[in-house]
Amino acid sequence: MTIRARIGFVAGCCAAMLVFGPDARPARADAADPFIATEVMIPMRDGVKLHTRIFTPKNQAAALPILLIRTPYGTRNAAENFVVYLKALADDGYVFAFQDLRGKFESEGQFVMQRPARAPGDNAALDEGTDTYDTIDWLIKQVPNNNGRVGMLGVSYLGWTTIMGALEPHPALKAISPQASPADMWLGDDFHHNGAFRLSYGFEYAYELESGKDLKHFDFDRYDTFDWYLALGPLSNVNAKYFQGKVPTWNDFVAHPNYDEFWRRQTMIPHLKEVKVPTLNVAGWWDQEDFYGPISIYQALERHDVKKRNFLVVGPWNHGGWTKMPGDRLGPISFDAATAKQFRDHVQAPWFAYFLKDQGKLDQPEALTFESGTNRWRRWDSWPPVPKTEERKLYFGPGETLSFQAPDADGDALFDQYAADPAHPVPYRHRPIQPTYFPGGSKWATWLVEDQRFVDDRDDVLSWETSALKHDVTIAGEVSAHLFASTTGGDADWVVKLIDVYPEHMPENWDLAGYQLMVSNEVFRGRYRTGFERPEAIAPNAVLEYSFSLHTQNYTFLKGHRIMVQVQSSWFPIIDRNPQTFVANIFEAKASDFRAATHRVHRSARAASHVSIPVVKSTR
Ligand code: PG9
Repeated sequence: MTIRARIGFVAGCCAAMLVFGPDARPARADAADPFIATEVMIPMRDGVKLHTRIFTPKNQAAALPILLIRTPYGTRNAAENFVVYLKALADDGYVFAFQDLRGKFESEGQFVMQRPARAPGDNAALDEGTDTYDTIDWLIKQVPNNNGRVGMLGVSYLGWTTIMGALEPHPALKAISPQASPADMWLGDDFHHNGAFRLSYGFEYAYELESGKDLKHFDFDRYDTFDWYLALGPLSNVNAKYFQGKVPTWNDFVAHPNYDEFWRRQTMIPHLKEVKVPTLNVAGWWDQEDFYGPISIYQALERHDVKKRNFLVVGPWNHGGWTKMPGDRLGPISFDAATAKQFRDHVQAPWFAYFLKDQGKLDQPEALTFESGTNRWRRWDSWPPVPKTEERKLYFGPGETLSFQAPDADGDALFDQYAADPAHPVPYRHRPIQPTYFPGGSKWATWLVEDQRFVDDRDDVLSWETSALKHDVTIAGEVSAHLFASTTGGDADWVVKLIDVYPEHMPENWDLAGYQLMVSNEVFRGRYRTGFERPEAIAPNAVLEYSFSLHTQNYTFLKGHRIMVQVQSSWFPIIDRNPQTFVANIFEAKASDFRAATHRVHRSARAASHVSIPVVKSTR
């Protein structure tokens, strides 16, 4: 959330007027601001006008390219981005244009959450792509002394508008950097993961965006929303008690619980059949909102990257962590260098300078990833770097052990089990769980790096752990979970976490002694085992295989550390509670459908639950 989360940077009085047309009026800007700020209403092809703030460098000598950022979060504090996120670019010299999306803040028209791309050939339809096209067309004709080239960038929703603007690009669009853009809201980004509904995020975000033209926080009457969501009961109470059917995105969640045409139309992945504009994809390893998206967009484009113009950068960051901070740490985890500043100054700025100003040489590897643990940047000629790695399996064993040795014993009694009770779900982060974007401060942004010991001793969380590693184990690529599991109920969620356990003896930093850091994780809703379109009840006590991706990672488990896997069946309230009784639509489940069940995770030769990791060959 680049722009939205910023407070302050009060605009001043001294902006000169640039004449961009009859709608132009001066914007407020800080006196020390090196820009001339102007506000304009840019007409779209249907007559709707979109509010845009344009920042032109004072004393501009040469013709400059334009960087366009399109946002649903308001543009009032746009200039704050020049302090950190866009500083290196501002120093290099660009015109910046920040635009309110249709229907948001000062723009006209109607907002639609992630308006789907128009169907190929449907030239009469409007979408974010047509709004981007019309905006770019206007900018290059109206902004004085521009060099005819436009770039786009932004994080999350702003990253999404970036990639959507490049599906049918204006010829002047010459470089884009979609950063932490969601790609598929049902498969793996903000609203669902593998069909499991991201309750607290979906509820709070839909309300925030769709309760008016600007943003509005839901007024919780509890500081610890864990209690609030538990007291909510079945999801049907959302409309009955709070939304009354007035939040369109919530109604869409209820109407489309499965991966149907609605969600398939919303993802842009099928539209990515060509790299039409040079693309710098950016993601963070501990992105609490959209990690699936940027990697999927990179991979989809990569299949068509004949001219080698599609690139990937992944750093040790949370959602948009490269925009505000130095990036030398995340929570208590240190990365030894200002990784975010390195990205801004030495990757992002040179990228746009190369494509928009013909400046410098492009020294961009196919994939640039930060390898946490060893804390260094690595350059790869493909991602995931499959030829450089070997798939190894970490098997769950007796006595909470985890090892590369496959189990040789067989028998139905080889399992670990727990009672999963929807009335007592496992919290996904330390309580109190403040509202996601709580203005008073929320630990949401760093929950993925929280110490997992806070749930390790719960009876409904299983853990398996290696002995202390005798040498470093570096992974680069896709981690995946393969569970052989059963339930006494009719449905179940499976949460799998790959964890780095720090040594107990850490005199250099006792805060990290024994720390359990999540390296990879994911949830899978059991009802979708045979397909995401049609949920199926799980036969009680049947041992079934659940295989799913825990996404890619580049990480070194250092010598002396241990590798751990945890399995649990709730992650509340980021994931809604699975009733564990099969119902057609969980959004319509009754309170009586929520029942405790016993889940078993098997570890016999025939049902050898494990996590696969891509070990870099030189570190085997
Ligand atoms: N993760 C946010 C989001 C993007 C797109 C749709 C819905 C939510 C964001 O940070 O913008």
